[in-house]
Amino acid sequence: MSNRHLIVGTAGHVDHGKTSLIKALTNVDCDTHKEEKDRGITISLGFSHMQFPSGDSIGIVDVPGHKDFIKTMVAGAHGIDMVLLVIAADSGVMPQTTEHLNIIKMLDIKDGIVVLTKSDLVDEDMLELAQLEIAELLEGTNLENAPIIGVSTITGDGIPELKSLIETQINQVSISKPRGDFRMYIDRLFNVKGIGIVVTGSVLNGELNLGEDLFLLPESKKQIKVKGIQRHGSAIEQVFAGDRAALHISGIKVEDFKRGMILSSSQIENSQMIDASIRLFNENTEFKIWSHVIFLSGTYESPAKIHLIDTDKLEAGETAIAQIHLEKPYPFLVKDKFIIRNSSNDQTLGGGVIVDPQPLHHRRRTAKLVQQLGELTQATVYGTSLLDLIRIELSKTRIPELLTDLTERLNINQEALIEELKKFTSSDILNYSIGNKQLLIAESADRQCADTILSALNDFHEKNPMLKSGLDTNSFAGKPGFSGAKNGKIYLQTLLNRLLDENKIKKVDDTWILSGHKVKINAKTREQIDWLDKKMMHQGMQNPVMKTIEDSAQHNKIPREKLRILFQYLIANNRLVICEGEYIHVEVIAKARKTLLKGALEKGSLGLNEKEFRDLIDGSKKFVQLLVKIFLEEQIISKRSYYLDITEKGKKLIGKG
Ligand SMILES: Nc1nc2c(ncn2[C@@H]2O[C@H](COP(=O)(O)OP(=O)(O)OP(=O)(O)O)[C@@H](O)[C@H]2O)c(=O)[nH]1
Ligand SMILES: [Mg+2]
Repeated sequence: MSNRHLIVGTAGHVDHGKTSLIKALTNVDCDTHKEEKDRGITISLGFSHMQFPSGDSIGIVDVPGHKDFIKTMVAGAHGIDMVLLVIAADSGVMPQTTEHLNIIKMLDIKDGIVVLTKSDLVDEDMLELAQLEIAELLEGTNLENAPIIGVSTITGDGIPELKSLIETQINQVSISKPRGDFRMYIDRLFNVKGIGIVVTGSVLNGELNLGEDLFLLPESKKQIKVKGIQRHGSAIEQVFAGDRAALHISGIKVEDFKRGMILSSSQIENSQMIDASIRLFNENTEFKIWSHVIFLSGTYESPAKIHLIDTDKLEAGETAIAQIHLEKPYPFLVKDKFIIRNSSNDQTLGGGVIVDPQPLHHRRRTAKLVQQLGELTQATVYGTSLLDLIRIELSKTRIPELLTDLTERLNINQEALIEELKKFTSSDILNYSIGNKQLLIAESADRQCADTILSALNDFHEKNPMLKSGLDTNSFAGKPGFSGAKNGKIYLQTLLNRLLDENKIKKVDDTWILSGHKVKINAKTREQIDWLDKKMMHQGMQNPVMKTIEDSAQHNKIPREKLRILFQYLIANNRLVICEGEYIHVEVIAKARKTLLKGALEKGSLGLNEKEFRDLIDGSKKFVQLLVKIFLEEQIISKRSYYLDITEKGKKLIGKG
């Protein structure tokens, strides 16, 4: 038998026809108690199940709509996967319609059907009006796209359609029931004569096999034997999260049970405080730093004090992080949902999800605490994995982080994270291994950094079209993503190497260029290059010459910027040397070098003083200084005061002319 492990629950205002609807669908009257019969309202939870032609069956929980029984409704709604939001067509949206809807939302029940009951009491126009009202109610909620169906339990209109709609819908329910250990709230207890104790509940987590032992929490440490399991009235061997289950248990007396108890396959430590993400939906409420409330989760109920952590005030529609002090300790787990009511227990205010069931006592609300809890909340409420935590962390910085730094900062297990990273196939986090270090960066940030490099090169090539070289590594170091980042330098090097591997960039003369970069020189530019080349070659042994060249360029209609580019081109092509900011043509230098060596040879002493050298080349004083500097760098001369000695290296050049 195939089974969907799934529970459907009702919700809606008193008297709107929830119980009648379940009767019409399943033939079970959930109002079994005398008081319910007498008053014509539901007081305690009702249970049934639906069998589909496919063989699938699902559990059904019927809740009371009366405002006095909200906590019973919360207990029933806890553990359901899909809601039938019941609204009577003749009266429309009423207070508990909205209140129940808010509760459903807080319990994170995402799927549902809106059932417009009592369709026999209204005409087409009224039905349409009710539908409009409902659309407005559901706007922006989980149920925004839920189907709406009109039915009458009196005439039977719409009931078969609703049955098949439920069957279709349950196949679309996205169940994300936590696995892990078995847990079940006890919603009913029977002491069956001749058998013993039978309890029922909605299985919240995990699975249970016949014969296994359970703990009755929070108080009893005793182990309980599971002697029988039933689901929808049939004896079975195993139940799963999402099942309604009846368990025949032994090892415990009726007196040991209290409302709110839970059966669990493991001992769970009691929480006295919890850290939680909370949200208010009641328009008439505002929380200050401390608030007294009634805290409900499943069948558990306790007075509690809420201490806001990341804000001083919380209004309807807002979410905050809070530390909640529970009067009655309870075995909560992370991600458990809860509802909060005012302390006089006549209004539902909001609800939330537990992000840490065993927190430290936050006496002071430091910025660091707010940040840590914010991250924890993000990971708990919106995701589950360590990777999500990492993702959030990386998205904050946009720069690479060492895995070791991250795990330390987020207080997560390094090995566990490495395992997660290995399993990880989609690529929104990049993991660079550099030596024995691992550097993590968000893929989007990595892409941005790569773009920074590529567009810097592109800009450079555009400005310097005649240069075959590009930018050196250091010129990227100050750019966003690399500068200020502790690991910016090694990341930059790694990224450059990756771009090289990907053939996006190349190396030329110790600089990086775009792969497609080609020097572009048109005829006119070629002419200008030749002009400048000659001009510099023929400027003789005079310097500085910049002013003359600039005037001459202006005369030839070469703009200043173009002149700069021409100079760069000649330098890059080894036609000019730049010394102390002055440009000198290599042929001028060659000529001077030759003169120097020849002069020294002729003098016989293999040396000259600066004055002699200056006379020989007939150059300006400044120019001689520059040349001496260049020749010293070439190591063809050494200098003793004003005397220039030809070095061994220089002597070798003499012979070669
Ligand atoms: N005309 C008409 N009456 C209906 C229909 N469904 C329910 N009723 C009547 O509405 C009244 C309330 O029905 P219930 O099913 O008890 O309503 P409920 O939503 O379960 O009420 P609570 O559980 O107390 O919140 C009963 O008198 C039903 O006979 C319907 O489709 N048409
Ligand atoms: Mg009812």
